[in-house]
Amino acid sequence: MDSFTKAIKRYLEKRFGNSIEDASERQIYQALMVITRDKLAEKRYHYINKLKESEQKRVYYMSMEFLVGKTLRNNLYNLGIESEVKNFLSENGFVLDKIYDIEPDPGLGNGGLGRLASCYMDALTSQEYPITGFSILYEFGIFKQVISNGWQQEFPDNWLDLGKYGLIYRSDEEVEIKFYGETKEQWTSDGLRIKYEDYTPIIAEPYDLMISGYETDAVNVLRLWKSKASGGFNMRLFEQGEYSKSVESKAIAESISKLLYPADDNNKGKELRIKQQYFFTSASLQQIVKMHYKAYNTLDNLAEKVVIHINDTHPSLCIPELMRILMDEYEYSWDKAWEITIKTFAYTNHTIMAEALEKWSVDLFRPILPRIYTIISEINNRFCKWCKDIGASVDLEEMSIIHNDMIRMANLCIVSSYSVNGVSKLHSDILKKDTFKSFNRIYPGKFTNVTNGIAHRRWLGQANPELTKYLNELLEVDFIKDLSSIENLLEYKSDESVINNLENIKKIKKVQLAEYIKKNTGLTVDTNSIFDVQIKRLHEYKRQLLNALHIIYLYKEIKYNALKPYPRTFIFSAKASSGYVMAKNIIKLICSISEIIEMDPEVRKYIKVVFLEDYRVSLAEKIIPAADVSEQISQAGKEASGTGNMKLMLNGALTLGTMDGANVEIYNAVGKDNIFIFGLSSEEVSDLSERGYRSEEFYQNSSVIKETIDFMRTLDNGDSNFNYMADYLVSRDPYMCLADFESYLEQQKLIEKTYQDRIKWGQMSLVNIANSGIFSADRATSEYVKEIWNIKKVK
Ligand code: 26Y
Repeated sequence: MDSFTKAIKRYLEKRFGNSIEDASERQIYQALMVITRDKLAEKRYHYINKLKESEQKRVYYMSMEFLVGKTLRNNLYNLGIESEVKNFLSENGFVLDKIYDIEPDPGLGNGGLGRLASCYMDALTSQEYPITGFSILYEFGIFKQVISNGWQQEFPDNWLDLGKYGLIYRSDEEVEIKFYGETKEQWTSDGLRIKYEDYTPIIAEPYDLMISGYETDAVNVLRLWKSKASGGFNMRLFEQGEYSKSVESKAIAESISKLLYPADDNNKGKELRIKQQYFFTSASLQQIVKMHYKAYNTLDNLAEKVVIHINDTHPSLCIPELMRILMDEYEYSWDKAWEITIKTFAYTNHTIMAEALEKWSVDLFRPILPRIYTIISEINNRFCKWCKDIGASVDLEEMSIIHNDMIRMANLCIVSSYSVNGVSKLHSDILKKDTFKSFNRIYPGKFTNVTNGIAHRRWLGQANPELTKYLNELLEVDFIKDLSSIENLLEYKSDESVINNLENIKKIKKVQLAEYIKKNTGLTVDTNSIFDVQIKRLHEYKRQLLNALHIIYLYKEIKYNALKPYPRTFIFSAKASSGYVMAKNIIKLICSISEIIEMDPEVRKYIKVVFLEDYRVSLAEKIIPAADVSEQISQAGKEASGTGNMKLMLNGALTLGTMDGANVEIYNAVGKDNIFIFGLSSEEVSDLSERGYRSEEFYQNSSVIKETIDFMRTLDNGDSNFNYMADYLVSRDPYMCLADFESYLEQQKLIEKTYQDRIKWGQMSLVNIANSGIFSADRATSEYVKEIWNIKKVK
């Protein structure tokens, strides 16, 4: 620790010519970021040497998204020096929390899948497993959301400005990626070789982010590739006086890593996205293969020493890229290369929503990646032939990788990986029984389940230090090291003083959140009210609209039927992808409700609606510990797992949910008396949609639905969209909000009643915290380690 504080002082002197007394907060921030990074890099050096010596198998985790969240607090926490640094700074007149605020959230992801990747990096590192993450160094992460007159506006997130201090540039490991051009077969003295002609080279520059583990010597790396033109600008054009053209190619090259696609809903076949995918998969694969060859002088044992994990289909070009490298650069035959490839890849599916499944049109794809296209096409030919040969009554319409001139990336991943998993029991069952049923028939045993998990050290240890400290004193077990031991809390279920203490901590977190709300929205919220929280991406299937409809119902009852409900604060936070019009309309609706209620003194005594803008990891860390109710109300069968549901449960919120995704497992963990479940099951949803769902029938046949929607229309003032949304619900309602409305209402009423029995609510909350052990990312990653990857800790 002494050396750490010395290093900070030295950095300030050398870099800024400042003593700590004269330093600014910005300078302190920079010093802390750099010194922490370098300390981790030094630990990394020892760890990697041990790893190399042991010749162990390693995992490479490929993902277009890593939603890292702020790094400084996480690293100090993991290094076990947070309180010393805090004291040292405060002795010198600085507040560590204010320094933390300076760091931007590295928002290199959209939502669930990206955050999961980061939770897994953290958990695996804490458990000393060797894993390297690969992704893109987006210059602009997920956009900054500003709400203006109720509508979402997007602004660029220039995170590198202050975020760059955590990165280490590895100029020695640049790689060249080839786009466009042509490949020719050429006979040489060594036999038939593939020759690349007229291609466009792009350089991938590596930047490493150190990933720390909790109280461990392990340090893993997230490698982020940045694109750069090969040779800066075009000399030939420059000499011809075509100055602007000569820099154009540089700009085009650099556009590849310019921004994160801010969509997680709709797979629009965009050329830039194919380029991003090939850019980072090719760079990563080239590096992996090179390192492996250097260590073993052969690639024959690649699959024994390497697992490449594909986070959804977005990195699926890894597969043909490995085939290409093996055949074109290391002269393997097709059969030998294929044998290695199919033992190397494992694939996780995160969505069954048809519109989010990736497909590329052959016309778009082939010119950009001619050689890769040929390889995919050959994989498909051989797969289709194999299907015919085994004589299985297989449906190639459904299973062929290329169909109707579209390349179906999920099919490529299934055919080429040794393992395919879903992310909750229900989701994995749907994959097997429905989405990929034919594949499951011809590949028995290939499909498995690993229910998601969360990095509890961040989501409890760091986000809720008050609760962590209390549980530490009470339980006398190190549940931060091993979350399963948190179940000891169950012993205190009947201890009223424990229930009271938990309630007091919840109150502290609610007060903190209320301050944030006041500062950011101007709204004053009652911290004795129920904090009812729905925070996640904005999607129709997640049904923020169902939540909104319930609020409209309450408004009507308060106003016209003298209802005096127990006070509630409804808290929303969500980004909509920029092209998703209906999602933006739902945000507008929620903001309009918020405004109308705020103007009505009769109603705002009882209910308030808060929409917090710019949902991101650091905001989630503020909201989650303060939540009483966790809204997990997706249409059953649509949410692959959810992970916010787990974070909220761990912090003592009670779930109000459908039997969907990991809600089912939460239900099984806490029992039916400690959760509020409503709505159609996934089978019932399928049946109803087969019979033909007509929302208008629900509107006509239910007086509450009718009255609520009719009331909704009266709120329209021309500047709002109440009428538009009412029409939408009555005429379309694709995710069956109306079908589930009455059952939702019933559970909402039960919540209100239960909340007023403070002991009962406190006990339910305790049972939720105590049973959250299985949702640790340590458990989830251990399953990957044992069931899929077969790797060992580095000792
Ligand atoms: C193809 C493109 C538009 C696209 C980009 C991102 C499609 C999907 C995505 C992201 C999907 C995603 O985040 N899925 C979520 O993964 C979580 C982690 O497994 C799940 O908990 C969550 O239910 C699922 O929606």
